[in-house]
Amino acid sequence: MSELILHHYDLSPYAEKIRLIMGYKGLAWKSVQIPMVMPKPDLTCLTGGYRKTPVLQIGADIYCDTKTIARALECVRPQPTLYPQNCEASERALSSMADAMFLMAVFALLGAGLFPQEFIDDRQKMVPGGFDMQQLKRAFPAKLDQLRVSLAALDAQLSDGRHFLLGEKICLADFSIYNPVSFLPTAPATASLLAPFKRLAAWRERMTSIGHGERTEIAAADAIAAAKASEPTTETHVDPNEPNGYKAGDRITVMPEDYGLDPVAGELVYSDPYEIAIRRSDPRTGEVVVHFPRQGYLTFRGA
Ligand SMILES: N[C@@H](CCC(=O)N[C@@H](CS)C(=O)NCC(=O)O)C(=O)O
Repeated sequence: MSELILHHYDLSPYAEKIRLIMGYKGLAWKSVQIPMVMPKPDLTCLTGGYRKTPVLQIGADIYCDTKTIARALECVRPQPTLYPQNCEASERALSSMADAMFLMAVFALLGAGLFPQEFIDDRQKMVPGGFDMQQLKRAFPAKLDQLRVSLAALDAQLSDGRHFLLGEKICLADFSIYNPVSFLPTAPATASLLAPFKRLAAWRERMTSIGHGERTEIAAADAIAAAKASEPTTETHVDPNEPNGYKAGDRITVMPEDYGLDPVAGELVYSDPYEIAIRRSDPRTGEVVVHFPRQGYLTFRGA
């Protein structure tokens, strides 16, 4: 099998979720550092326009979004699992809560004036119409209150002495919630939020101790060369129950629905209730298949 290549930057909490999954599954992986702001030409030539962090590359298969990356890593190394039986719906609910917490934390930190102007200008462009910095400053105390509700609920969930959020077995929800909880103590504006929640703070320590697996840095050019030298391995399979009647080979556009609304167009190769994958090509990478989750994404026919 081709190497696992993670396109990411160290400060990305979503990337941290995946680095920790690498550690949990005992995986060796290659690391390509990408810029924190646009442009990211060495990433978007692989994804077709998707700019968020992280992205996983396995040869000429490109996995966008941590939901799809987690599924891909589960295929590569099924044990230990991220999806213990009968946790599927609860895992999704907690992972959606993690996404909401991430946004609360980012808005709190923006409101606290922690980010440099170049970063704010870039993130403004990810949201249609941008965001109002004055309003964020006013909302800062409320964002801390909102975050605290989630922290209190998560701490209470651990009150029976369980080791992980859904019981004794770790699952993807633990890695998803780790994303926003991991960086709270490191930012001055949110540093004191977690400390009163002792069970959650201890869970965070347990999660941190998992580590990142075996990481080796490579250059972006090496990752692009690896894509060019490989063929996508995704087999053609389109869900016979596709609600919109999509068929293999249809021209489909996929884009996130929340922020960073960059559309990616290609020919449909694979779909199931959780995932959709399209084939596209770029002079630098050759033919690639780009995978997206269905949850939180729009798909439509045409380019
Ligand atoms: N739903 C996405 C969200 C990823 C996300 O928002 N990542 C942040 C960084 S932590 C991002 O992309 N920021 C803009 C960027 O890096 O260009 C996922 O699960 O991967």
